[in-house]
Amino acid sequence: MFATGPAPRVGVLMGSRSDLPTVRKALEVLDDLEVPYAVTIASAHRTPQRVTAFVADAEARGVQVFIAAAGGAAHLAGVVAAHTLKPVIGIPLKAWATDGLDALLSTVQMPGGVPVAAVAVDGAVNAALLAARILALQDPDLRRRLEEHRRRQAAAVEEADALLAGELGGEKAGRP
Ligand code: RP5
Repeated sequence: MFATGPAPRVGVLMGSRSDLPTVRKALEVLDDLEVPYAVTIASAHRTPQRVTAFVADAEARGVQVFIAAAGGAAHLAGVVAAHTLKPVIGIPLKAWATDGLDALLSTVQMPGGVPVAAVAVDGAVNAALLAARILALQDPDLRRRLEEHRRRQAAAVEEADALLAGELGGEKAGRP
């Protein structure tokens, strides 16, 4: 387990070390928004007790939202949601088969009674932004950081558009 501070606000679980490259994108967004988190590798089927222990410990330390990322027949987010009343965001991951469709269905098709908010396959960035939006309901400073994040995102599009003419015009100019 790794935590960015003594009072994490988001608890992040991934089913395997192999999930880290995608989950890292969520952690980067949380870092950028200055949202402290605790993160662990815990598998719903390989280490079920580890999952429940992490959820209990994270809640005791003040975590308000969970993010659970898993591939395959991914039941991690559902298991986390079964052990907490805090909102749970599931990230279905592409694993070794079906381009992540198996994980998408397992995460999004939770039976009634135990909700999981599923983002897109490998949608780690949106999972972190959604967690931040939930926290921002009670945190005006975080809301301001989210607004700034959105402004930077829009500015990047403007910047890309400004470069477009040069890039495509250059290609055209090179054509016979
Ligand atoms: C899931 O199975 C993990 O979340 C991972 O996405 C997938 C494959 O795990 P490894 O076999 O790479 O450990 O439990």
